[in-house]
Amino acid sequence: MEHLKIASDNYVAFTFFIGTMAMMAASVFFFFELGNTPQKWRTSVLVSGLITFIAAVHYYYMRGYNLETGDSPTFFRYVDWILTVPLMCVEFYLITKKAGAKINLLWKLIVASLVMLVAGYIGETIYPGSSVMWGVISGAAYFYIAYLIWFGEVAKLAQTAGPQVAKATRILAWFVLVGWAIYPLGYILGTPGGLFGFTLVSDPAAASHAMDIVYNIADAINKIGFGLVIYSLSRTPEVSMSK
Ligand SMILES: *C/C=C(C)/C=C/C=C(C)/C=C/C1=C(C)CCCC1(C)C
Repeated sequence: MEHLKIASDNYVAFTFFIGTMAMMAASVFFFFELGNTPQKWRTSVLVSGLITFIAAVHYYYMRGYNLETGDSPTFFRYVDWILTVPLMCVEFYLITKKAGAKINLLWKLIVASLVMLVAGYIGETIYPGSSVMWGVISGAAYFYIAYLIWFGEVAKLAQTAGPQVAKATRILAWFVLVGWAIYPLGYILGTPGGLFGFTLVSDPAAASHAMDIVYNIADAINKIGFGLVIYSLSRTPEVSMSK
């Protein structure tokens, strides 16, 4: 059997490797901190740990797949996202629940995130020839999520949930607006004609490498960073929660 090692100029394999380690470390951190997390935030911190743990398992697999085949592990990338993005929606629901969030809001966020991801998957794998159209459908669902969080129900509920929740929700809203916006950039780099008919990276191998690196960086920022915002919310003094 051929001996596999990461060549020092293989940045794709390297970011898969670092991604695996970072997601593992974050999961251990969130899980071990559960014991001294106040009861009311325990589920939220647990979900942060589940998000990075699911990603760690997928990254471990994607790392191996990429190293052995040299290809982009698109299918497992999307399986990971389809599990973890709805869990991020659960995080928004959990922190606004005390201010009266209804389960209906959670479903809106989850359905929109599924539309966003399924459309992206179709554009990347089934109909790459019409990747722009699928990207636009996906983008519309993305903007709807950002709208709910910035101006819609999530924003309104967060305002009435006390200054700490309002502040944390605002930071998470920035993650959705800026951190999540990195993904369409990866999609545009990776798909031929992805930028409204313009191809940014013409060599197919280079395009898929660029896409993987961008997705890997985005995942580290969004999954670990997002979890740390929830974690720091769970550490804010109880007194300031009264309002
Ligand atoms: C942990 C994984 C996360 C937070 C993944 C988020 C993924 C997105 C926000 C993907 C968005 C896309 C678009 C808005 C248009 C192009 C297709 C996608 C799926 C890359």
